[in-house]
Amino acid sequence: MDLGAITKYSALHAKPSGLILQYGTAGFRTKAEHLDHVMFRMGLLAVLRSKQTKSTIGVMVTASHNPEEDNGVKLVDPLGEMLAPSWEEHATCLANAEEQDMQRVLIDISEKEAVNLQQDAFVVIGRDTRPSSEKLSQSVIDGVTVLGGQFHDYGLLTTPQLHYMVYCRNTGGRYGKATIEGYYQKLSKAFVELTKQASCSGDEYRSLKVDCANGIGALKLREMEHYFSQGLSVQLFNDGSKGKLNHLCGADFVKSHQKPPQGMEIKSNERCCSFDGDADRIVYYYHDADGHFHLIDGDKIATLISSFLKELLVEVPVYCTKTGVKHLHHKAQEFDIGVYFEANGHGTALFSTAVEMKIKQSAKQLEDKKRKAAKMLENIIDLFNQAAGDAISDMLVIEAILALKGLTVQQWDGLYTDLPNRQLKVQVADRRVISTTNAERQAVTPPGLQEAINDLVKKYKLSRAFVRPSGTEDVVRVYAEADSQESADHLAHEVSLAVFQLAGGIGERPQPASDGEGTPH
Ligand code: G16
Repeated sequence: MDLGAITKYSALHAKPSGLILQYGTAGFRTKAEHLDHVMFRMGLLAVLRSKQTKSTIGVMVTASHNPEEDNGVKLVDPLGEMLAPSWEEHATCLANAEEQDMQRVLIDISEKEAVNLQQDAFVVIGRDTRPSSEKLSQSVIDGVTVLGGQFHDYGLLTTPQLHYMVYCRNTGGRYGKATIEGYYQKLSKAFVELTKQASCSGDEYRSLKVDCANGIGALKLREMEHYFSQGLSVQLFNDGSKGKLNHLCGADFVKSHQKPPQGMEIKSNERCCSFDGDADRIVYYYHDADGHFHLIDGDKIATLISSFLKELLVEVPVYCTKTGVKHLHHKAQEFDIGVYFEANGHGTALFSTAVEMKIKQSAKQLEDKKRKAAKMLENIIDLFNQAAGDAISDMLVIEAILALKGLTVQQWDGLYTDLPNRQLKVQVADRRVISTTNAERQAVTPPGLQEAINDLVKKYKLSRAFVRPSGTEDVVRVYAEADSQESADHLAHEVSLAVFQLAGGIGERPQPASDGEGTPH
């Protein structure tokens, strides 16, 4: 480690003194102008992680669903997973070290993790379309090179595409080719094979409107569309040519406001979907004949997928984890087949190597009918991005299943009925005063908050309410559901007031929800 060079280059990416940031649910996130030093340092950290694991590590520059002015960085571990929790702590220490402590922190991490500094290191980098992303990814590269790491800069990519690249590189190509064409070809081939077997291939099944949140999803879907156009035609909206990233559009907006994005015309019963800013989440929706909006969120996506895979699943146990796909991913890995989705549309399915091998064998050996089913499963496995939740891959999986089962969007929606619900954000001075337990369904602190929520919940029928600090924005999230939309809105508002009073609310007091929106979003 050339400590002199690190100190010299670090000064060119100086940390604003006193600035403290946490590696949150999915990496660092804050205003882009505060992130230069974090990016440089994450370049350094990625090199150490690569040396330690003797594998390629990924660095993605994105702030996903956050507003355009924000940015962030996520590190990707060898099998395409999110960074291991012990290294999240190292990331936080390194990001917050004052200039004069940098050398000591780097040496500490190397010693604690027994990093062989002579080992080669390789880092792959991707970025989203935010105006700040290009410069910030250059800071990552500076960090990688000053520690002697090799790198490949993929430039503009969706987050799940970078996860895919990392996974491919570390499995010697077994998972797929680590190029953008490799990704397009693998998914599209599986999709076209699947949809060929669908008996319903009318136009209704073949076209889909996609809101791309004015983000990277638009670019990548446009590049990819001709690979799968035989099975599906997509019409892109909010493609970044006019609007601002995630502004009044995208999966997060549609899910939390429960209304369609701006800039998309929807005819009744047309199938529509929204990606988020880095295309790792997807939600579906439609307008019924009476013009009512229906949201189909991650829960219903999971239901569609697991019911399709049911022939293979003897039983479908359900588990809850804390917010963050990194927790769900690990839970799903405990099973032969694990389907996980967050309600916000972030998720995928995982298949164990043993199951994959069994299916591959069955596709060759079994009698006709079973062979057909096994072949279908083989393609479905290829169509999922098993490294990470992926809006493009999930969209193709859903479209294939709908076509194969001959389901309309309304029939899918009818699998079960959601209780009316409302999500709100509350501003507090320090969101860490709220701590939770039981997969974030109960507040432990501040004292009295859970009791207040319990009392409010008792006032409404079929009701539940939860609060938790966000892992990506400086807010507290409130969720409420009840037997009617009016009750859900009231309950959410009352819980927001309790949070405001008991957890140190700042700014304006939460207002009641109006025109189907919460406050302040
Ligand atoms: C990230 C995680 C998601 C998680 C979300 C929660 O999403 O990857 O698994 O659901 O944060 O954010 P919050 O705690 O603010 O509700 P993304 O898409 O922003 O990377």
